[in-house]
Amino acid sequence: MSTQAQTAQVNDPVYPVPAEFAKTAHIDAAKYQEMYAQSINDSEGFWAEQGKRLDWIKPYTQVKDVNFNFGEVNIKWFFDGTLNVAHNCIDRHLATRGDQTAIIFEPDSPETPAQHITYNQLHDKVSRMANVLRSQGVTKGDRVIIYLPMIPEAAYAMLACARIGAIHSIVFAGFSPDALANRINDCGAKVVITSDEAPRGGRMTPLKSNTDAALLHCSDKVRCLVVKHTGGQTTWIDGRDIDVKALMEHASPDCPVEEMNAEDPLFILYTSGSTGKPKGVVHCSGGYLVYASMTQELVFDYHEGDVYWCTADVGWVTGHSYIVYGPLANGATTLMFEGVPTYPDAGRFWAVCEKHKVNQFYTAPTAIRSLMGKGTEFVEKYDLSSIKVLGTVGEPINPEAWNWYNDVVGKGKAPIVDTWWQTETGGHLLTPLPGATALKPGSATTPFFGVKPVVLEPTTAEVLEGATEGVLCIADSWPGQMRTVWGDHERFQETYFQQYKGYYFSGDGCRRDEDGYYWITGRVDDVINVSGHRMGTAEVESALVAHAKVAEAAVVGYPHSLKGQGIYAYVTLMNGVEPSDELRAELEKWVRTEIGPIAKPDLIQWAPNLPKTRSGKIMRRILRKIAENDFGALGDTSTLAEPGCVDELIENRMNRG
Ligand code: 6R9
Repeated sequence: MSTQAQTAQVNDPVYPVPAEFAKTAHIDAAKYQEMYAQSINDSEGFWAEQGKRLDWIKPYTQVKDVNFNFGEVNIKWFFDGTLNVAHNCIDRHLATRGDQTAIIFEPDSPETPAQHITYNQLHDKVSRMANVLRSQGVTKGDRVIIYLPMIPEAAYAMLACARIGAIHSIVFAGFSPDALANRINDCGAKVVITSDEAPRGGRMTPLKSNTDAALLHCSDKVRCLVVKHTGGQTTWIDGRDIDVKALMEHASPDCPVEEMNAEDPLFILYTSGSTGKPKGVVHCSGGYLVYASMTQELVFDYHEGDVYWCTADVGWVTGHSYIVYGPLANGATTLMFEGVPTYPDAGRFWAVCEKHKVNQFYTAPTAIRSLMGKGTEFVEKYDLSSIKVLGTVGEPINPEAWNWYNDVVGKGKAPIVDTWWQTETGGHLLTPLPGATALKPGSATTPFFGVKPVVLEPTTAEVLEGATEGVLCIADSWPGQMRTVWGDHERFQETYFQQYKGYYFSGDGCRRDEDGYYWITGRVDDVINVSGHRMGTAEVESALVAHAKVAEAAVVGYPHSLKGQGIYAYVTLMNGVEPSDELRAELEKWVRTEIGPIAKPDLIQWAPNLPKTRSGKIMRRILRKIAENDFGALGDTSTLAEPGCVDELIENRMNRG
């Protein structure tokens, strides 16, 4: 990365805000300028006002207490106020919109009827589930693991925890029993909520038997609440396993909310870092909800009566902020989809948009790229005239996919909001506002209110001005920021505040052009982004070396036409073990079961020797280049212990595209 200005391509096309759109938008260009300036010049005053979008039990008088200095990192917002998140997402809407649909549930199979769950019904279900949790001894501050498919019960479970002050931690239903057990143990959960099975694309994932396998490695005090969703047969351990729907039927629909401090944790979400063990990212009640609700309303220009659909899974942060908490805090109608974009065919997303007259549609570039490959006829069959705003998240969107999304899906009329943010940030940090921001395909454009991005020179940490390229840091806090790593505040500080003193370090590289637009260039650490799912290379490596025939493994990302990045693994086998295609398949399967299907290596190269420095550090820079099929300029190899191994790796490289 150079500090020389690598400015925007002169011919970057710019898409102005459609004039008609700006007229009715919450925020137009002038309002953005005015509010952004205020949010930076008078941060406390700005957020004191914005915090009022929530109902507080005891209103805050203190807005912000922030210290980004390594060793003293402390982040607090609205910290003498008390509230309840479930009250804000449900109860406060009942008087005005009790009979309005809160959640539209679209099941995996298009043959199964959709469900429309009103705010009144949501209140009933969540209160009953909260009482079931209370009856199992769950109280304020206890941890509850949620391992569920994309069904309404996942939202009920999240909100039931919030109602009684329990801290939920969702484990993506695609994760393996091992990954589940590690998370149960790391946060010391009292209860796991799962279902018999998870149907996706017509296939079943056996969630309950995965949970049974995980619980073998956990305290025998952990209770297992089972949502009988498909009715599939499961083993049952009396005393430990509980039929949650049956208990909900008999539970009281009245459950008073717990009064929570703004800084009491709402949830923990595990995410990959550059070292092996996933980090438990902690988000708290007050600031997180202010930020999720404000961004959901303004970034998607959500208006009363709109139907909003975010296709993410609740197992990722996007599902937390933009399927459940943000939209429901705003009294919106939010769609939850159990299935996949290509089942029963590649038109499913658009069929669902037509069926439910979706107004805002939010998905990932990887989904767009895979649907783009299937042809426009799958889109053109459907009436998409309800769509007003399109969104993307998870990775940079290539201009080709942007254009397809814009032309074929949005018919050139729906602004695309390319939202850059992270599990750690709780909500959007860099994003267009559809009524305010001219768009450049591939750029996440400009900062949201209160966000102060800075670009630093990666090695000297010098602040770079104007059009430039470097690492992306944030100079001040915003209410949605994570507060700590569960049980490890040291690790929180080391990961985000040590390398660039006084700043939050995002881990991403970026370019800023002459118009002040930001272009994310990807992770600068050892994190890869596969189909929008973030994964530490170290996690995949430790899974591989756990196999009896593997001596060593190094994993890097490489450009993949559908997934954004693919997983490329270099594997050194134990002495005497012969490489074979069978072994390759066995290792793929092994990683699937150790971590989950999304971590399966796309390419495995046998590497009798890995390029290492004399101190034994694998030189990933070189491995990345070979995986990218770009080995012309490998850079300095003089510190390698055995430079000869590089030629051999190049000769046997797996990506020749
Ligand atoms: C919300 C989410 C975070 C990482 C982030 C960056 C990449 C997310 C992006 C994007 C370019 C965008 N990322 N959105 N890159 N443009 N619009 O994805 O959270 O799973 O924690 O991943 O994803 O590299 O650092 P998370």
